[in-house]
Amino acid sequence: MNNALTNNKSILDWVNEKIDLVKPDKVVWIDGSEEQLEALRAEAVATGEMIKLNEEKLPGCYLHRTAINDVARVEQRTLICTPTKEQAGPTNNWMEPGEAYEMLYNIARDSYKGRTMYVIPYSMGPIGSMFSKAGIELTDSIYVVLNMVIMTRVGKEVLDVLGDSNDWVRGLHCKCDIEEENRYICQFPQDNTIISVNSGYGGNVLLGKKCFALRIASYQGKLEGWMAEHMLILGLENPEGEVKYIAAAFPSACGKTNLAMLIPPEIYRNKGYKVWCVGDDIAWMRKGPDGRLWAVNPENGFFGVAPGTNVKSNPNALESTKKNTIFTNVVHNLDDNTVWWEGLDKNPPMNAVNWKGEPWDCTDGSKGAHPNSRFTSPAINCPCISSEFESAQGVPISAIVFGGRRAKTAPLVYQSRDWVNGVFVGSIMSSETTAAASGAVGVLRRDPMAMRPFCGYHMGDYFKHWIEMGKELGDKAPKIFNVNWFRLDDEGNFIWPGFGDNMRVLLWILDRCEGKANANETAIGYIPGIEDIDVEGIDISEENLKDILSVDAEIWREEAKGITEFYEMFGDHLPAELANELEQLKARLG
Ligand code: GTP
Ligand code: SPV
Ligand code: MN
Repeated sequence: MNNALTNNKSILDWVNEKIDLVKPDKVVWIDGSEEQLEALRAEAVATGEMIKLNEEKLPGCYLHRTAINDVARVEQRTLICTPTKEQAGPTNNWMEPGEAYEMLYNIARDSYKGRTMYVIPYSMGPIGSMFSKAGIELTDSIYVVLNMVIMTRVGKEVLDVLGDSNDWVRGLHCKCDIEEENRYICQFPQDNTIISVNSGYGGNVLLGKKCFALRIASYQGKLEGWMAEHMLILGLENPEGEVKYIAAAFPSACGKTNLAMLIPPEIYRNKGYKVWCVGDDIAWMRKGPDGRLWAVNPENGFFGVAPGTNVKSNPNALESTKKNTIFTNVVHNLDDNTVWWEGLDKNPPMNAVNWKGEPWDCTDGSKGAHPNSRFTSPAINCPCISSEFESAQGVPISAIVFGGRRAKTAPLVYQSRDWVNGVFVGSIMSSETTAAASGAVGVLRRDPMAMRPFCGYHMGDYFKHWIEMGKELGDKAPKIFNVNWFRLDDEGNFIWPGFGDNMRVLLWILDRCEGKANANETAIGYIPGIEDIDVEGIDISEENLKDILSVDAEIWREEAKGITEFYEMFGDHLPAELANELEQLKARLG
C-alpha cells in the first residue's frame, strides 16, 4: 500500500484485507496534521456534510446533522460476539463470532465504492503512557475523522509508539446507506475487534469511545486486573489547596458532564473551593504503586449533551463549545450563523433550521434541537480542566459515587457499609431511560454501575471483578456512595436544586472518607442527617430535605423484590457475596 504511515505488518495486513472487502476508491491515512484536517473540513463543507459556523462568534466550529433515523446509540442492535452466549451474559445481545463476521462482511462488502477510506491511528490516553492503548479506526466518514481527532489522540505518533506491536484494537466503520434494519454495532472482545455498519452517530461510530474504551476495555481490564468504567473524574480543591478526587458513574444523560465541571456555589467559591475536571464520561482505573486506586480519562474531548447546557447549569461546558467544536443535531440560527438548543436561553432564533434540516418555527411547540443533540469539544477548551488531565499515572480516587435518575426511592445520598456492600449498591442501580439511546424515555430499568449497555462480558463476572479489585485494594480502597439528584415532589418538580449545589453533597462524601462527617445508620447504608448537609443559601424546606434524606422501608421492601428478580438472571454467575448482601438488606428491612 502506498502512502501508509507504518510498516507494522499486523496493521498493513488488516487494512489491506479490509480494503479488499469494502473497495474504496482512495485510501487516506490520517497523520494528524492541521493541514490535512483543514482540507478535510473544507471538503466536508463543500459536500454539505458540515456547515461552517460564524467564524467570529464560534471560531473553528461546525454543524452536522445526522440522518433522522440515526440520532442515538442503538442498544438492541449492539452485539457482544463472544464464542459462547454465556460469555456475553444475560444483559448483552449476543451473536456467534463466525456468524456475526459473515453477516457484517456481507453488509460492508463493496460499501466504500465511490468513497474514500480514512485510516485513523488513535490512542486512548496520552500517547505512549503506560496506561494508554492504541486503536485503528477505518471509516468512510469525514465527520467521524474530525470527531475522533477531538475525542482521542490521533496521528502518526501513535503508530511510531506502537512500532511493530500487535497490541491494538481493530475498528471498521461503514456508513453504508444508514439503513436502520441493517445497523449493527458489534464487539469481538476475544479479537480486539469492533465493526459498526449503517450508522453515522456518536457512540455508534466513534469507536474509541463506548465500543473500545468501555466494551473491549472492560474485558481487557477483567483479564489484566484493572477497570474500565462509565465514570466522570473530578478533583475537589479545598481552601488549603488540597485536591481530593472522586469518580462517579451515572447512566447516559444523567449528569456526569454537569458534575465533572461544576462551579461551587458562591459561598464556597468565596472560601476558596474549586472543582477541576479530569474527565466526563470514561475512567480507566488500576491499583497504583502506593496501593490506592488511580484513574485516568482515556479521552481527549467531551461528547456532551447540548440541551439544558447554559450559563447557569454548566458555564464550563458552554465555554468549552465556543471554539473548535462540532455540533450535532442542534438548531441552526440563520440570522447570525450560530447554533441554539432547548435550555440554552429564553430566546430561540426566529429564522432557524431544526435538527432535521427543516425551517423551524419556535412557536409551534416542536423541539428545534434533538434531545440527544451533542457538542464535540476539545478537553483543553474547558476552563476548569485539571492540571492532571494529561498525567500518565492519573489521579488517586478517594470516593466512588453511583447515581441514577429516580423520581422516588433513592435518597439524595448514602454511603455503603464497606466495599462489598458498595459493589451491591452499584449492582442494584436503576435509572429512568434517556434520549441517549433509541427507544422509550423515562422507563425505569436496572443499570448496574451505569454499565449495562457497555459491559463487554458477563455482568455477573463483572460484579466478581469489582469484588476482587476491592480485595486487592484492601483498606486503601475508595469509599463507595450513591446519589440521586432527581427526586420529584408531588407536582413533578425536582426537590434538590442540583448542578453547582451538588457540591454540598460532595463535601459530605469527602468528609465521610476522612471520618469527619456525621451519618445515621439505616437499612440501606449511612445517610446524613439534615444538619449534616450545608443548605445555606439554597431554597429547600426542612420537610423536603428530611424527605430526600430518609428511607421508606415499605418502598425498599418492594425494591428488594425487584432486586431479587433482577439477580435471578445471573444464575450461578452471581457472586455469593452479593446474594448475601441482598439477604442482609432484606433482614434489615424486616
Ligand atoms: P452522557 O454523555 O450521555 O454519558 O451523559 P452525562 O451523564 O454526561 O449527562 P449530562 O451531564 O450531560 O446531563 C444530562 C441531563 O441531566 C441534562 O438534561 C441536565 O440538565 C440534567 N442534569 C444534570 N445534572 C443535574 C442535576 O444536578 N439536577 C437535575 N435536575 N438535572 C441534572
Ligand atoms: C452515552 O450515551 O453514554 C454517551 C454518548 O456518552 S455516546 O457516545 O453516544 O455513547
Ligand atoms: Mn456516556
